[in-house]
Amino acid sequence: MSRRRWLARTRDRDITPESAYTTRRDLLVAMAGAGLLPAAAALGLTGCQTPGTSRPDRRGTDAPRSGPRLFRAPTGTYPAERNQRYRVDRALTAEQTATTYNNFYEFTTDKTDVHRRVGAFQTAPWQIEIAGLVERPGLVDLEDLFDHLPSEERVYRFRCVEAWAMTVPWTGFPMAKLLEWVRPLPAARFVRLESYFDREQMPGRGYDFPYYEALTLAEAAHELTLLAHGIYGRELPRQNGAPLRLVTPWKYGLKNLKSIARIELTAARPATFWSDLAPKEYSWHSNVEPDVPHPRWSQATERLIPNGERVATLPYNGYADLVADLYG
Ligand SMILES: Nc1nc2c(c(=O)[nH]1)N[C@H]1C(S)=C(S)[C@@H](COP(=O)(O)O)O[C@H]1N2
Ligand SMILES: [Mo]
Repeated sequence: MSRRRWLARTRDRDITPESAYTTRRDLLVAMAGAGLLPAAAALGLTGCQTPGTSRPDRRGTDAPRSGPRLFRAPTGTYPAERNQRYRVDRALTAEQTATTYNNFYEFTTDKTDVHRRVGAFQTAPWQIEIAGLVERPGLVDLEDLFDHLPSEERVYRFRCVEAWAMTVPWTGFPMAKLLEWVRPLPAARFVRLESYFDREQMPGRGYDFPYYEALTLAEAAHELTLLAHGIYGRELPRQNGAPLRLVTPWKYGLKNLKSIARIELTAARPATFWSDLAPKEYSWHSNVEPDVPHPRWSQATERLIPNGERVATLPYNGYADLVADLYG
């Protein structure tokens, strides 16, 4: 079907109204209770669904006869034009490195093993719940976002709080564009994000998942904040947070929540996963501040993966001139 006809057909149901969502959730929960669906399907319904409950796909997904289905961006999404406003004066990290050294505790805490543990994770179909203080709450199909939001490539520095760092070309939507689309209400002050979690698909244990994070509305609407669906000119691999993850390059990596299932606009400041677990070690803002040591290590330098070359960490990870206005 041509893109134009597809748009015409789908325009009036861009976002399922909240009422429809509630009805559908209640139905799935009721079905699970009656033994008609596995409980995991009902619990995980804000993210991907079990094959039996999904509607037919309208666009290409990797659909092997067995095994998980993976989200595929619309044809023509990659390569997206690189935005030259964001330049980094060091070499890109090799794709092989960035996709095999990961933090994604829902799978394992062993960074070099995450990519081997994601095999059961299904990312298509994928829906995101938009909730809270917005004019247009509801469930949105990820593929619909591609019709409403522009994609671009940006090379950003990436700095984990553990003091390793990389340089990555992300492809994604500026989060400001999503906010314009869903229209925050005047009382909205914060954006809370939640990752997908399904015990059946994610073998990691020992933490109280789903993972959750938050930004102020001003941080979320900042020009640097990206919702990434791609990396190195293709879809995100699952270990990197497929099919959509947050990228805030002036903050430590832990803010960059993966596999987004829910975005909620709130008036009160939401809690965040790591500052709940260890408030003395991980601040709510988690901005990159080289002169503020972690209680157990210095943040003054960082180790470039994979070789471990030590370089100075810059205030706000090199984005001080762009984010200074947020913290004046
Ligand atoms: N859902 C979820 N998101 C997450 C994490 C996680 O464990 N679970 N780890 C965070 C941390 S600590 C880092 S450093 C980055 C790592 O992203 P990468 O694996 O793509 O480099 O993801 C962040 N997002
Ligand atoms: Mo991290």
